[in-house]
Amino acid sequence: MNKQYLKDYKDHAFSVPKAELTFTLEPEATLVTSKLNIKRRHGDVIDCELYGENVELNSIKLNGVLLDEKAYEVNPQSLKLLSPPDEFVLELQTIISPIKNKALSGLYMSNGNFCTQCESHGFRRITYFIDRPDNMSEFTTHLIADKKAFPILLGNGNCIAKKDLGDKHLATWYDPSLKPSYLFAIVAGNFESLHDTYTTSTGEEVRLGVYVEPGKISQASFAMEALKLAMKWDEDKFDRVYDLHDYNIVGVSDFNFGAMENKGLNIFNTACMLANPETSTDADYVHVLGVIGHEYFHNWTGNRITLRNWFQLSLKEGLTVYRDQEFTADLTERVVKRIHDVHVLRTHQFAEDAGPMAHPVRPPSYVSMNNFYTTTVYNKGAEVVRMLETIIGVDGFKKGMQCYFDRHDGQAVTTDDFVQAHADANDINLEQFKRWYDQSGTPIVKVNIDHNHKEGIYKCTFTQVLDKQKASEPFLIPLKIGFVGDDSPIVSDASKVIQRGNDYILILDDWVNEFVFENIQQTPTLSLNRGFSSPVIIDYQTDDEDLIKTIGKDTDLFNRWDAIQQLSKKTILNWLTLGEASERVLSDTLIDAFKSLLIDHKNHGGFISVCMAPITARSILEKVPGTDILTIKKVCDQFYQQLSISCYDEFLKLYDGTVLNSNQSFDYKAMSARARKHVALLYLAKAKGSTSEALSYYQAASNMSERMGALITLNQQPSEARSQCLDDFKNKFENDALVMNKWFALQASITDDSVHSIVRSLMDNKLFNIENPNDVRALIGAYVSNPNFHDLDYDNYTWLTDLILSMDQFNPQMAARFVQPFLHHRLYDTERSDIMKKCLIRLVSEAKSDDVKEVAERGCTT
Ligand code: HT7
Ligand code: ZN
Repeated sequence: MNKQYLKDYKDHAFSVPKAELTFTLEPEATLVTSKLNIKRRHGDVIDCELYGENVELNSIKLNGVLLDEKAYEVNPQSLKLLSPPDEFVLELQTIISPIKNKALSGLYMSNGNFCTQCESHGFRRITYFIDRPDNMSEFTTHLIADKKAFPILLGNGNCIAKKDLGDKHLATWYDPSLKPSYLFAIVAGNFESLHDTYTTSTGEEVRLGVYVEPGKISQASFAMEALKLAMKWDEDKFDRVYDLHDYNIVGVSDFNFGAMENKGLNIFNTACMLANPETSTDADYVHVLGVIGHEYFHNWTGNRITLRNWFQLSLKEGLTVYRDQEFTADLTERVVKRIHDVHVLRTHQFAEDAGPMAHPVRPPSYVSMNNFYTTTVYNKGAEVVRMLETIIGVDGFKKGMQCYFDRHDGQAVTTDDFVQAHADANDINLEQFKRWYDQSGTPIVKVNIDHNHKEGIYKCTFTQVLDKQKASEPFLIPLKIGFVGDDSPIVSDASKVIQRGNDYILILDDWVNEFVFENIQQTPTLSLNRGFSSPVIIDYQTDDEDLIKTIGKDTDLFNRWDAIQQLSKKTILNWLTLGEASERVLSDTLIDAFKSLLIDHKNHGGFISVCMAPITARSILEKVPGTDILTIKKVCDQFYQQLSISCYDEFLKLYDGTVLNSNQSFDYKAMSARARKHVALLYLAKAKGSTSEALSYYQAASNMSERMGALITLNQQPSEARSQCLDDFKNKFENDALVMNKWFALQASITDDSVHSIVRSLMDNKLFNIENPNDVRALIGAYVSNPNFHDLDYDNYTWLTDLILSMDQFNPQMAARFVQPFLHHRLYDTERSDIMKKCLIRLVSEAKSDDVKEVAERGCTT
């Protein structure tokens, strides 16, 4: 395995200012002709190396003359021109086979259409090129294809010519912007489309197109609506205006990721683009909104300002996730969106940071870049941007962003450049802050209180506890705190405190920081890390009384939710220590806290539903590693069973009192009402152990959200009603692959023993295609997240290992993602852990790809 290091970064001795590519598109053998203007940048290296992967070189000309074989060296990974002139035109012909490309990187086929995925190293699978993000070129693309089979021909930029060639036709696209090859894209195929225009704040009209596979046009209009909302939002929030005359979005069924921000031609996984009330849940709508926004926002954060090298990935991804989170928060309900994002971070990123794949937001090395599109780079990267905003304030952050855009437009830059723009625009020193990009691990912040009641002096001491292997220097942590229900006290020394309303942002910049508050006679209830201002773990023993007070009174709704989580987890952890099931009884205080929440917040949008979302067995296991996961699962079930019975009346009121009155495509009020109703339905069914309510709800459902609300409830236990509804669902939607993914995922999440045979038989179902990443994510992804997957009676670990090895033969990127469940073997009891380790060892020795080997090797060694 060949490892790349950030410390070895050197720019290339040559650049390609202009590239003209002609594709003669045939599924079996596509001819790619490229004409590259190449220029020397410096004389450090004599030869000019172009990168390639599995491309067949047909011919090579330099300045119009066929190149002598002695003048170059070629192998499938690179083409080296030996001592070329300082400036020349290189003409290459390469042949590739899109139909055989099952890795979905480079040029491939999805449902009979051609499409590309070039990030991060896909372009070199099309032709030899200086395929790295610091090489920015002006691209012209000619597409030639059969007219009947491929009536739509799309490329980056603007379409400047079309020509009829008899059975074939040609389209030429020109992109005036300079871009790295990872943003190159083409699409050719049979699509239906929607068209609209957007007039920018500077008065330019942009033509917008949304292209979908035939039969899916009724699911395309929300993407267009979301795109226009995103364009307006970026103008309003960051003064960012779109810069081309065309913006096209295409949905394809086979895609390794969510979507891709190719300049002017975004390509989407249909799962992140199609939406319609009949086929999509409310959560799908919110997801589509976020992804459409994300790809659009990349136009400035990623495309116009791009990356110096792949180590800087978070420069575009962390920042763009932060931007899409803010966009969704503005269009939905801020606190619910925040809770959702923090939940994702704690569940996935904290786990990654604690496991063998831990890496800084800016990784120092990689073997396969595909393995570094991680939750650390994306989600922790977004938290780092958010902390910056917390430190310098909303206006300071706007100024910093403006400086970043002005200073670096058209350049390939680094995360340091990003932070520096904010430092310079606000005239502050952010050197220590930059450590967030270079140190890994989740900091623990230990809180100690020393309260002198008589004097009213309240001393808080914060200590940073770091895993020294991952982080050797203290971080700069903006910790937002407050005092629940009490008047604002006075801070003795305000030099490291920013007061905003009732919040105090304490700047922790050392191993130990002390803050003294005056005027506090009564013991207050501390509200720590409000709004999750920093991605840290707080170590502070809050007693139940304080948690209850926080749940009922904190002005910071995020911390109310967090207190509910803490109180529930404390109870479950305590129950795990009790031998007898009969000893496990919910306390009245906990029941009252839940009741008051259900009553008090019944009109508060989606807040109740996120508060009532069940705690997972996996999150408990993290607190008590080595415990049997199936026992934890049982105890969690008992907790929710009792809760549902104790709060039955409140759930019933919530259910009956929530009126569903809208079917419109994007109506947040209606969505949150449905979320409340579905949570109530779930708990009522749990309490009664009956399926009748959910069955009638399913039968009366008028949209996919309602149908799924009922099915999630029915999925909790085996019943005639469950089978009946799942069959009905299949009969209704078997022609819609995306909807059938819901059907796969539901069955793979079944909590009884039948799940194992069901999953195995679904893999043979004609609707399941192992080559399609959405199908695999739905069925296998849901199964490996199911605690039952760890039932040792079914030899699932060997089963998964075999599956990874067979996926590795055709799509290494997808295969590598499924190594994940084994990476946390240390959390499990010895028997499970030992088997997982053996699987990892087998993967290291038997995997074909570096992608799988790299992840499995990390799992073995760390
Ligand atoms: N920037 C995009 C990344 C992406 C990708 C990476 C590796 C392999 C396939 C891929 N498809 C898309 C997605 C984004 O963050 O916008
Ligand atoms: Zn992105």
